[in-house]
Amino acid sequence: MQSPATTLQRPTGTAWLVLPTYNEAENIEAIIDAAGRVLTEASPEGFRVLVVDDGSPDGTGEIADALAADHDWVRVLHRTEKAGIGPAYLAGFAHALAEGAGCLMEMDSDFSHDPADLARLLAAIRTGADLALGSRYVPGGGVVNWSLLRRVISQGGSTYARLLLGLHIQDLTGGFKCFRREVLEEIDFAGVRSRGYAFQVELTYRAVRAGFRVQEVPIVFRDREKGASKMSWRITAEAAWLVPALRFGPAAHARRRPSSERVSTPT
Ligand SMILES: Nc1nc2c(ncn2[C@@H]2O[C@H](COP(=O)(O)OP(=O)(O)OP(=O)(O)O)[C@@H](O)[C@H]2O)c(=O)[nH]1
Ligand SMILES: [Mg+2]
Repeated sequence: MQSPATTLQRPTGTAWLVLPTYNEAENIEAIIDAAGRVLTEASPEGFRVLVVDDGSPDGTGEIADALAADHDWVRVLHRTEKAGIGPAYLAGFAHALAEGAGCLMEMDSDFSHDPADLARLLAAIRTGADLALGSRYVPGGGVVNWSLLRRVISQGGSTYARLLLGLHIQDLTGGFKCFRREVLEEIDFAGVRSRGYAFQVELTYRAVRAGFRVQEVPIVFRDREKGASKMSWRITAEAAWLVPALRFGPAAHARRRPSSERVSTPT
């Protein structure tokens, strides 16, 4: 007899990987290529890679267009100005949901996240998770090549958010995730206020509050080798004040779904 863990295999539907880009000309072709190879194996139900480019002056959007002309699984969403990673993801998610995505994935376009791990996030969704989080701070996970300051900010930020929000999730600020479509359908995008790190915290918090099952999958995060970081103190400061607002602000009192609705129905 098979164990329950091996018998539960929920279909994922078409997997959409959303790649936000701002000045990633040095990375974009290689990351799309690597993601395509992994998803060909890991998503037999089909996949798309959607680049969301905020008018990168270095030509990232044009490179992505050329790749989309060569591969029918590559799509590109062009936005006119740099508006932050949160709004870029929401635009990408809205597009993918409208196109019938079964699950939606977030990944940085700078190889800090290993595209091979997309397969492990999808496996977590197949075996019962509604939201799979690539986690640096669970056993087996980690960070390579980061300064002490970046480690302190990142881990401190996760601890701060975990305690304030009362969540049992170790890595709340990471941006390597896979959502079942039902999770994002439940979230009112117009009510999401954050743009930077707080965006990652906010979406996970909303998913937990809505009663979805969240699973952390250990990943090793590597500092980018090519291109420049867009991390800023403004993004960190936004997280510091928006996290308490999530807990205590007006959105904190939004309706929770009754428990009978909480677990998304296998399709
Ligand atoms: N579309 C869009 N993408 C963005 C924006 N800001 C950052 N990105 C992309 O989001 C991903 C993560 O951004 P990074 O610059 O790596 O930021 P980070 O991971 O916080 O910083 P580092 O770890 O130092 O690289 C990368 O693919 C960026 O190109 C933005 O305003 N719009
Ligand atoms: Mg990065």
